[in-house]
Parts: sequence; structure tokens; C-alpha cells
Amino acid sequence: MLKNEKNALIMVDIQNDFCEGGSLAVEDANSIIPIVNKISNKFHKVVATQDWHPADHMSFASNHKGKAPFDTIKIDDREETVWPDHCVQGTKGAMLHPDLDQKPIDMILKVASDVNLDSYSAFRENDKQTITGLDGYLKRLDIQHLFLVGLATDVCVLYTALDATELGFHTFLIEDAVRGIDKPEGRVKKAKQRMQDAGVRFLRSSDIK
Ligand code: VGL
Ligand code: ZN
Repeated sequence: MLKNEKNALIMVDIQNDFCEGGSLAVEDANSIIPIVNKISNKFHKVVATQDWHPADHMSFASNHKGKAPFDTIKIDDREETVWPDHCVQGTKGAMLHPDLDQKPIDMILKVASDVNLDSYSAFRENDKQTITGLDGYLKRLDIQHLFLVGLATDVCVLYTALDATELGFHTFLIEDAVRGIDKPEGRVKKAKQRMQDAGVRFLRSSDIK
């Protein structure tokens, strides 16, 4: 990868609550951190996202009577999963993992802070209308190639990748630098298929030179 190529790395939600010991820990999540650290200085721009919920957020099972984590609820016409409380604004769980090298990061984007709306994609909230501004940031910088790493493969990485291709970016998933929640089992496999069908290309961190 050449620094002068118009590429960007998007680090999706590498936060304490998605890592070992966190409230929504993704299996084996910590093992991506040294991989991300090894490649993150090879890109023209680096964006890190942070899931950033108010404590009364609608995506928490605890805010829905009778619901348990990983149940679904109906929002408008959408079925959405409810989760354990996670990434509450200002808490340790919401911080980027301390082992993640933050020096190469150019911009940190906090998402999903509207109490009534979740946001799996870094580009667009789940209503598919409310934008985050990331598309404008990247396009004004003339970025054309996006490389994705982070958590979780079957949630925020998936929806970020799908929106990225739809918005016209050449999109690459760095397969050894993502991990998924996979609850119910099979979601990661399905997510990878959806990404592939959308034109996302898969590569490995060792391909980033
Ligand atoms: C995520 C579930 C809930 C993610 C965020 O970052 O993939 N998953 N909120
Ligand atoms: Zn969340």
C-alpha cells in the first residue's frame, strides 16, 4: 500500500466492551489488535469508530421490559437485536482498547448516540437516512479505496462494508483483522456472503505492504 494512493483504513469499534472482559465481548477480539497495529501506519488516512450510546439507549435489552440480550424488537418496520448494555458514553467500556495504537488515527467518529436509533454502519444510522458525515469526509479527501478491520464482523463491520460499496468505494475486508459475535451461530458466515455479493473484496493483513 502506498501512502500516496487514495486509501483509508476504517477501524470499527475496537473498544473495551467488545474485547476480552467487556460486556459484549467478541470471541478472540483481542487477537486483532496487534494485527491492526502492524498495518495502521500504511494508509493515507485512518478513521476509528466508537460505538457511543447513552445509558438509556434503545438497543439495550435492559431498556425493554421482558427482553433479554440477543432477543429482537420491532422498530418501525425493522427487526433489531437488543444487546447487553455496552459502550455507554464516557465509560471505560466505550474507550478504544488501550493496546490499540492510536498514533496513526486521523479521525475518531462516535456513532449511535441518538437514544432512539441504533447505527451499525459508520456511514448511515439504521433508519438508512440519517448520515454520519463519514462519506463526505472521505470523498472530500478523494479517498477511493477503503480497508476495514475491527468488530464485529456480523454487525458494524458488515453494515459499514455494505454502505461503503453502495457509496462507490472500492471496499476491502482484512479478514484476519475482524472478529464476529456470531449469535445466533451462522451470522458471520452469512455476513461474509452478503459482503462478497455486494462486491467487497477479501484480503489478509500480510497483503498490505
Ligand atoms: C456492535 C452490536 C451492538 C458492533 C455495536 O460494533 O458490531 N454490535 N453495537
Ligand atoms: Zn452498540
